[in-house]
Amino acid sequence: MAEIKTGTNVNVKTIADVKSAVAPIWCPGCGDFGVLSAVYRAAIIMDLDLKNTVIVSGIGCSGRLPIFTKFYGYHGVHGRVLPTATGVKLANPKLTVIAVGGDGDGLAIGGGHFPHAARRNVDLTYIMMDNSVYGLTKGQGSPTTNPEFTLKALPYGVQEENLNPIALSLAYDVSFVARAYSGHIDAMTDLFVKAIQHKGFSFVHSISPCTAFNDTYNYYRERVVNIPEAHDVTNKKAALDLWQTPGKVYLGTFFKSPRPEMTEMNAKLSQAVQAKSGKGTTEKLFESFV
Ligand SMILES: Cc1ncc(C[n+]2csc(CCOP(=O)(O)OP(=O)(O)O)c2C)c(N)n1
Ligand code: SF4
Repeated sequence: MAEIKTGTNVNVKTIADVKSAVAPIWCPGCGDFGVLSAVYRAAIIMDLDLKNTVIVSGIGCSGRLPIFTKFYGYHGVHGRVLPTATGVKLANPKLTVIAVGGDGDGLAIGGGHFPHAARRNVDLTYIMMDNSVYGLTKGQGSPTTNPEFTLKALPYGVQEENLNPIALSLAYDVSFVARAYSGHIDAMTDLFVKAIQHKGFSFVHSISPCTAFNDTYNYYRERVVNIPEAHDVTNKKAALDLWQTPGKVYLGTFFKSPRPEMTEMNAKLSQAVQAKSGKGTTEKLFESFV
C-alpha cells in the first residue's frame, strides 16, 4: 500500500504542545480528567508526534477525550471504536493509534468487536474508561455495573452479574492486559506508556468513576492495590488468579505475551503475493487493469 504522507514531525514536549484550546466539559471530579491527564503525560514522556498520532473514540462522556488534545481525532459511532481504530492503523501502519471509549461503548453495543481486535492483534492501544454506568445518557446500568453498587438512577441497583473487562481480555488472549485507576495518575501514565510501546493490541482497563451518577471513588479507594512485583506477566493462570482475588482490585500489568502483529503480517503477505505474481507493487497490479 502506498505510504500516506503525514507531514513533518511535531513532537510533544510540554502539556501546552498536546492540550487543545477546548476546555473539558466533564462534571467536577469525573475520572475522565485523570485519564486525559495521563494521556497528556504519556505523550510527553514518549515524545509522541502530533502529526502521526490518532485518537479514535466512541460515543459517551469518554468519547469526548480526543477533542481536548491536539492529536488527530475521530469521534466516531457508538460501539465502533475498535473497527475504526483498526482501519486507521491498517491504512497507515506508521501511525500511533489510540482508541478510547466507555464500558458501555466497548462491552455493550461494541462488545462484539473486542474479541476480534484481540485475535487480529493490530498494533493499537485500547483505553477503556470504565465508570460502570452510561454517563452521557444520565445513569443507566452498564455491563460493568456491579450488583453491589447503588446508582443515582437505580436505587435498587442491578439484578444482572457484571462483566469483568480483565477476565474477558485474558480469555480473548489480548497480548497486553493492564488495569489503571484515575485516582493514581502516575501509575496510569506508566501503564499507558507501556501499552503504547507494546507491539500488538494492548488493553488498559481504566477505572474512571462518574461523580454524577455512580461515584465509586470510596469503593475503589478501599480495594485498589498494586499487582505484586513478583507477578510473572507471562503467566496467564497467575493473571486469572489476581483477577479473582476477593475484595481486591489489582492495578498494573496482568499479562503480556507478544505474538505476530497484523500490519506486519499483511506487509509480509503482500510481498509474498507480489513476488509470486511477478506483478511488482500493488500500484502496478492496479495499473495492469487500466
Ligand atoms: C447507536 C447508538 N445507540 C445508542 C446511543 C445512545 N448513547 C449515547 S452514549 C451511550 C452510552 C454511554 O455509556 P458509556 O459508553 O459507558 O460511556 P460514558 O458516557 O459512561 O463515558 C448511549 C447508549 C447512541 N449514541 N448511538
Ligand atoms: S456524567 Fe459522569 S462520566 Fe459524564 S462527565 Fe459527568 S461525571 Fe463524567
